[in-house]
Amino acid sequence: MTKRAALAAFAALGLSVSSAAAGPTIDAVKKRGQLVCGVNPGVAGFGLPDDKGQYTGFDVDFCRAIAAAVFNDPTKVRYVALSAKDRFTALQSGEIDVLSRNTTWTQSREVGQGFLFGAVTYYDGQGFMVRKKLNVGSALELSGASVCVQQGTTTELNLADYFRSHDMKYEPVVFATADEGIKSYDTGRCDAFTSDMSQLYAERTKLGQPDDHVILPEVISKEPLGPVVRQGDDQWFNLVKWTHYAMVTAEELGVTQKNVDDKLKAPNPETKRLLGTEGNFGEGLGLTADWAYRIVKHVGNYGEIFEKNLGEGSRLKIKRGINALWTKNGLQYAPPIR
Ligand SMILES: N[C@@H](CCC(=O)N[C@@H](CS)C(=O)NCC(=O)O)C(=O)O
Repeated sequence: MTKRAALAAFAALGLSVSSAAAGPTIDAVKKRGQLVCGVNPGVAGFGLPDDKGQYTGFDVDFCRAIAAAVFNDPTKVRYVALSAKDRFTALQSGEIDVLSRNTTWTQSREVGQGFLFGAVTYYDGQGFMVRKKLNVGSALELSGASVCVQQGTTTELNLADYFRSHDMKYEPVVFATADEGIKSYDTGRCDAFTSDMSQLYAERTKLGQPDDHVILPEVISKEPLGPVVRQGDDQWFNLVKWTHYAMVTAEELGVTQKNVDDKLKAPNPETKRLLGTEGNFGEGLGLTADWAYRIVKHVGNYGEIFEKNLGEGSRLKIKRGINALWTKNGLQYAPPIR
């Protein structure tokens, strides 16, 4: 039978093609009874274990959202803490199902390394932090500075580009972990510390005297951060991607962790499709019709997760900025569920 004839036969039986072919990753996750999620070993707001080893953070909540969609239980996750350098081998080798660790979407990480980025969960950009007493108001005044930077990151590459394109000299001081880098900066080993802006706010809280340091205004790069999967499993890729879009859609429709049960009775057709009271948009993902209801019920909508981990409800107090919804002059925009 040709592929087209097979598809026609499926259609005649009322079956969708996606429900006929279960993806290998979702099968493995279900069989294991647990999602294995690669996360940050220690950046507050994104991924950080407490003294009991319990992970919290924006990227961690993304893992919890997938587990909620699959198992109706956000705790069914095993976290694997990964350094910047080791994160891609862990994904490539199958050690983790998904990487949710402040990772920048770049062309070569997809095309060259065989990965796919599900969505942009956080639009970031790279910046610099310096001591106030250095009296520097702009990154353009950093010529000749020593700069602490982490190995295996886009940060390292952008730093080189920035100084080269402005014809400025610098001395990179390269570290394997953020902890080593920030400690060295704190002891005065480098004049500046560079990373994604959001992480600068997080790392500043680790300094002896956080108020003695400023974050310079320049944003020197685009760092679209998001979850990463291996190429070759479209269903899993879709599940990861639509987990994010379900949370953004929930925010857009005013569906929150608190009101989600009431919203099950809402007449709005978009809300009905999101929560599975109309249609079955979970099926093609290998999930039940209430997949998005489970995400919001257990973890929350995009705005709630942002505020809790990074915004007003957190120590970081990061503004939504370009991560606001598109209806509020931001970039967060979800394609329709229909
Ligand atoms: N978004 C950049 C940088 C990501 C990154 O690893 N940033 C460092 C700088 S704060 C980090 O999270 N380190 C955590 C750690 O080593 O504990 C990338 O994807 O390369």
